[in-house]
Amino acid sequence: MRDIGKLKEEAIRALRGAADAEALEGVRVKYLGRKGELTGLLRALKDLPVAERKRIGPAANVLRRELESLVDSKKAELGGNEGNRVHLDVTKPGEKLRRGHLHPLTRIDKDIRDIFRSMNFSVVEGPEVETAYYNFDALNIPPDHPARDMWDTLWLQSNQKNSKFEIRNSKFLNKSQQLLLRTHTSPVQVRYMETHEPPFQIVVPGRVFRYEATDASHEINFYQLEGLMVGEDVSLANFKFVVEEFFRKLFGKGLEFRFRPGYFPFVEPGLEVDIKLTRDQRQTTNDSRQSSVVSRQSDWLEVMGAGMVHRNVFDAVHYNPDAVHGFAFGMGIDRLAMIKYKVPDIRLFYNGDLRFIRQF
Ligand code: FA5
Repeated sequence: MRDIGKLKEEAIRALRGAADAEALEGVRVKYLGRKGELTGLLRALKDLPVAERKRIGPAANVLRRELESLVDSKKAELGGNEGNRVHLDVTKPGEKLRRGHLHPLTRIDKDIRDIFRSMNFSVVEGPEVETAYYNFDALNIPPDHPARDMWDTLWLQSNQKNSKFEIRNSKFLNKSQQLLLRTHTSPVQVRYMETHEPPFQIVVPGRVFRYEATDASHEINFYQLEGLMVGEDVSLANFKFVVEEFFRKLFGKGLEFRFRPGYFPFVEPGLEVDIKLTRDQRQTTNDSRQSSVVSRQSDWLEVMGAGMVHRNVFDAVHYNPDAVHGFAFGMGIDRLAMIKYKVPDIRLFYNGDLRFIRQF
């Protein structure tokens, strides 16, 4: 049997001299490995006479622990745990990082904001959870008015005790205070006018919700852009200029427009605006057999509702309807994106399919 004193001396010298992790591992295996020298010595103890075993056994175990801790500290000294070591190969060719990009709806939203800012409009936002008052009443749509059917509404109702909705939505409270997911961006007209004096011109981009069946041109969650310009001499002629200028900037020159009478309770007169699709746009949109908006017999596409702000709306915000005039409009941003990016089905924007998103 090897002399334990010599073994210790030799092992410690070898450990201290290990120049790198590989050498250290070699030394560890040589002494502490399964077939290592110290391991072998410990294994041979059982064949020794009792007196010898009692003398060498404890010393050998102490040495094993000492060597193990020396191995650990040497490992740390040489650069720590192998797993944490960073192998940096500066000659390796770089890996190209895949860059993300904006969703088409985000892109068109940015473009639209920029265009209106360039025309001196301010961009304003409002809450997605609204009261019936702002979504309907203040917009000249009283309770039980049939026009409420035009906006199939998602009402908010709480099942949870003590939630703030419970108190506000209680059936004992006025119906106007009932909460809902806004069905259009028009309530922000009222909110803005309550806190500002004319003249002003704003646009309000935002998310709106409707409880209706989805198809190629209808989603239950979509985006609108509201516009509102109020002042002493604001007329439909101003509206026509702003809207035509906006569409030219978004889609390019050479567009044809059509202004038709339309009904919205909060404007008088009310109108709807159509754009004549180019051959290119018609080509794409005709492919979508289900789309009621973009695949149509005619060349004209309805893009927004609009009109002169109704005097009852001015009354609701305590403006003098005889002293100020204004136009308002509301357009569906998703549908504009469908034309701009030639997307045949609105649901593609929301289904999270990367094959669709990566095309932009
Ligand atoms: C309104 O929501 C009015 N607030 C617009 C308005 C504002 C009129 C100011 C007058 C003055 P309408 O329900 O038509 O109107 O919706 C406006 C636009 O939103 C539509 O032209 C269409 O482009 C888009 N839209 C409506 N429903 C959906 C839907 N389910 N999915 C996607 N887009 C829709």
